[in-house]
Amino acid sequence: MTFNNIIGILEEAKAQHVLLLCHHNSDPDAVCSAYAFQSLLKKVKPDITTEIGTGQGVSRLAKNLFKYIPIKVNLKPNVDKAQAIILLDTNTIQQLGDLVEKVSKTPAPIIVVDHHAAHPETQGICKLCITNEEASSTCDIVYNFYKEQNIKPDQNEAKALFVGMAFDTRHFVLANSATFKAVSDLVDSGVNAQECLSMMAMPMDFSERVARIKGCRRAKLLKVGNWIIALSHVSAYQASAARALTDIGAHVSAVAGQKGDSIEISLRCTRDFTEKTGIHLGRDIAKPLGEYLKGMGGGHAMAAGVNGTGEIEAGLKRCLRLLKENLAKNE
Ligand SMILES: [Mn+2]
Repeated sequence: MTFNNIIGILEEAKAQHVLLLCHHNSDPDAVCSAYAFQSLLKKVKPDITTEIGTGQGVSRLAKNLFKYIPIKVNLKPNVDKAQAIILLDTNTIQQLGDLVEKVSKTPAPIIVVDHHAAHPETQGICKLCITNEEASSTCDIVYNFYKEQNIKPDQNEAKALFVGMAFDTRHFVLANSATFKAVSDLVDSGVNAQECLSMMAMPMDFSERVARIKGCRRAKLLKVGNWIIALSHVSAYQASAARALTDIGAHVSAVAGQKGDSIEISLRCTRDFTEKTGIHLGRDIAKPLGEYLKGMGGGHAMAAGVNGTGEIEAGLKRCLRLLKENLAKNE
């Protein structure tokens, strides 16, 4: 599955206007992969017009990048006008925020380009799913499209690809060999690594600090076998609070948050936990937990998320049960 397959679908649909969509609260990998993809498409198919859009805003960090790289994101994209829709860094339609309904009804072909495991429901409605779980970021996948087309990214495109890769790999701590090779090429083509990394060095929001500290203070600790599981809840920054808990010593963390009837749970674990137990948070925990909460869940082996409806306590209880069941299975 390659860039040429995407072009094939666009040609078949006679698409003159293509909408590139990122997940809600778009992160640097989402907006940077969309930007690099948009630029590549412009070079290969200059007649096609494109627009990058998102359902519910972009993250603070992503917004900060717009000062350095000319990325334009429409916060109110016109879904009806699109003759083809490409989802980047997004593997379920549910992640599209305000756009969910319109996108699920569109007659336009939908293409997914992502490094998260393909979701069966999404596969059902997509014309093409380019999902590579081996890739460290969506920018890695888009970088391969450039290579496949034999096109060298220009300065801004190279910067964007570098930043997306750096963000999703936590400044390359989680990067695989393919990412390091790609980064080496990008540096060769003129990217200043230190300058790009500094674009992402933003002071933490006051409210995020508070959420992380509250998340730790409220944490319920459980020992299952030799594993420490931390369960907590905060009203915002669940993912950051979950990261904080694994940073300070929990092997697995689950942090819930509630707004009205809807509940959100972020899950994180250490590499050690994944490797020794074989548990994949996205597949084994978030997905069934999402179904239980009548919503959707998914993600990576070490980082996953769930959106659904229900109460915090019941959600976390079920989450713990799933963890225990999976641990028992893998003993
Ligand atoms: Mn990503």
